[in-house]
Amino acid sequence: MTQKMVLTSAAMATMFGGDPPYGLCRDAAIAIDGSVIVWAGERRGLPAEYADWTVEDFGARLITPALIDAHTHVVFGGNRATEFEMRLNGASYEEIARAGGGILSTVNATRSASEAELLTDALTRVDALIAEGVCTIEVKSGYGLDTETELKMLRVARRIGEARPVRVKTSFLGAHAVPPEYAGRADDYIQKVCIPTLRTAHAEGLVDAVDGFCEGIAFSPAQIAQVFDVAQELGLSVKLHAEQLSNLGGARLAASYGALSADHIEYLDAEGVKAMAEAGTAAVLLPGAFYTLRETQMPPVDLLRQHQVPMALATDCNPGSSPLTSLLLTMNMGCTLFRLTPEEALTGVTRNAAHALGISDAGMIAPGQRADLAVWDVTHPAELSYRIGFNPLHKRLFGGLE
Ligand code: DI6
Ligand code: FE
Repeated sequence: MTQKMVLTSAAMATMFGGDPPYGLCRDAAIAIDGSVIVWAGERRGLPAEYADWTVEDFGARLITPALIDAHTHVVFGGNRATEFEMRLNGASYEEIARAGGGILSTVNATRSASEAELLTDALTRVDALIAEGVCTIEVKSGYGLDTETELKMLRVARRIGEARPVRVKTSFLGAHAVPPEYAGRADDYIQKVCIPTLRTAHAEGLVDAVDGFCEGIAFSPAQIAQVFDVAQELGLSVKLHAEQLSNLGGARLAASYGALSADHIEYLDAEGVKAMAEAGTAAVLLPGAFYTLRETQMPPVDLLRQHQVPMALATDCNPGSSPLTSLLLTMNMGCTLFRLTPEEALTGVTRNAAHALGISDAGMIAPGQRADLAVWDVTHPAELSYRIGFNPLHKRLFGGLE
């Protein structure tokens, strides 16, 4: 029997449009039939047909859509605490990467870890996200860089969604770094490993989207284009780590493939913003990486606003540039470091995060949406961005279930 219930509370942020801010509704009710929201609005407007459904009253609390982390690398072996230490002793992120550390040290650890070990480690991070009201996460490969390990990572990503009440969207990130065995032969790596692995992973149903790292220490736009051509042929959406450390025109390239998102984008220029706006490509801002790398170049937030590019915020949870497992802290960082408003921050981890993942059934509170909800011990949504290192989650519903 599917459960039919009505949730009531003093406040609900539907995130449905900007008027009123947050789609805020006082004295609210949400009718849920099984896993789906069938009605939401002011309690006094609740239609008679829902009047005899079981009511759960959350009193003075705030209900929002459950949070969505649209950019993570939660599956990886080991950690890079010693590189953190090296950076504090003067080495730069790029120097460490060029010396075979950085992403490549995580590649070694990921290759030698078993699937069970990778899953156990990843779940510690996923549990931290879930504890803050997250119901959907994107998970990338990209620390295997050989067929076997890339497939292993993607299988682990899928298993996260079986082991925990969370929805997982996978991204194939074979074009993340050039593995040591192909040093100096990036084109060969793309043709002989990355693209064939993408085809195999797709055939096994492991890929929801295709990502790449377009950067001086990774792949050129021309190399990324070769991977995106195959993604397109396979009918897969693309997204890109673009303009993180320099401007190679990655966001423009991604937009020309109708990308779901361009991510990082600190060095994005006006032309890139326009291309994203025209293509409907979302901007995924990653303040955790900006903070960890002590970046000083700000993403062009004003231009993104002017061109109405949807801005999402995500943890970029990874062992190198963003060992961050808190989406609430990410919201605070988005406000403090990037000057987003608290409304933009909450939109960035709900409605716009869904947009960045190509998901239309989550990220808002409205009829037809999944009943993925977060109930908070706060009275105003700005409190979610305002506090630092505090988790006011009272309850999370995943498809209507606790
Ligand atoms: N950009 C990032 O911030 C992560 N990957 C990427 O392409 C960093 C990955 C790492 O340092 O392990
Ligand atoms: Fe990333």
